Amino acid sequence: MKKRPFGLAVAQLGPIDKEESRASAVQRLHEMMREAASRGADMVVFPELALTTFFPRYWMTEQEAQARYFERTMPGPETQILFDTARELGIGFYLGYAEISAQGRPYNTSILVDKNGDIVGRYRKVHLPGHSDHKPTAPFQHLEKKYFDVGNEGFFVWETMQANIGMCLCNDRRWPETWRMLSLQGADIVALGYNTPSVNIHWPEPTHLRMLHHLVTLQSAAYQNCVWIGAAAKAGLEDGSHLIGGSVIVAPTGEIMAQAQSEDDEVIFCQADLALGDTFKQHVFNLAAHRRPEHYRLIVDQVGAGEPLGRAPVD
Ligand code: CDT
Repeated sequence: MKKRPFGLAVAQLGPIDKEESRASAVQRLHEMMREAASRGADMVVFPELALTTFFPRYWMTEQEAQARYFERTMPGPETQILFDTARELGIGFYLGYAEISAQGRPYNTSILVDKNGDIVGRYRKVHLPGHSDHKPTAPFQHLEKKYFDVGNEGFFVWETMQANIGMCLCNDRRWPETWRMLSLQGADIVALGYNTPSVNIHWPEPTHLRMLHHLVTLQSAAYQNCVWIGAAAKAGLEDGSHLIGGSVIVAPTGEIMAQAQSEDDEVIFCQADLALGDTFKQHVFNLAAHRRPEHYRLIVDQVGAGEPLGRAPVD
């Protein structure tokens, strides 16, 4: 099979302090974009909410959050340099940020930008974790359900940069439905940004499980959906709250091809062969040949787990 080389880079961010300016965060992204381009990247994946600290950990009014942490335009004055540099160097990028839409609604959003510096795709996060009520006794909050609306556009794959590229954000990676929506559109690559606290405020989860579940999810998703995954963390001790690192590039074989060593700003790179995914798509996961949607009705008809439906066989 003819090779389809694609230079895939992931730029992990170390912590962004609460007081750090947008301009400073963008400068860090800009430096990593230049490094990714110098290593031959066609595209670089940045984290979720990559322009500010992970603000859903703080209780405040929606108005305060929107004034301080959300973008009303993209590109904006501080982020324009990323678009200009993408065009100058011929590198695409994925960027996560907090968006106020033209209709005034708040979303946890990512965009896909091509090598001309044009926005070719937008994804608004569907699976919002956490809670909307105040939990003053918790070590920190996870208020995505307070600050963001559920994404209103669904899951898409865009044909750009000689690849089919899909997007999702953080908690979406834990849901098989996310990946299947993208593989059913022929995704070659899925870009993913995340902020995953190493402490789970909902139950005393052993810390090592956070990384295990992150990696096991991505490795199985890549294999079962025949996609390359570029996953970019915001990592390290941010305002006293620790976020896991573990940024990775995963192949359709389920193998980790590159993994961040640090919990700081770090670029990882892999010369991906997209044809590797094609091989799996033609054989074990030939969706057209083997899927049986008539037996998957519960997946779309039902939200939570219901009663067992098994009955004794009747011939
Ligand atoms: N940002 C994000 O989606 N983080 C979640 C944390 C869930 S714990 C409330 C994640 O799935 O990593």
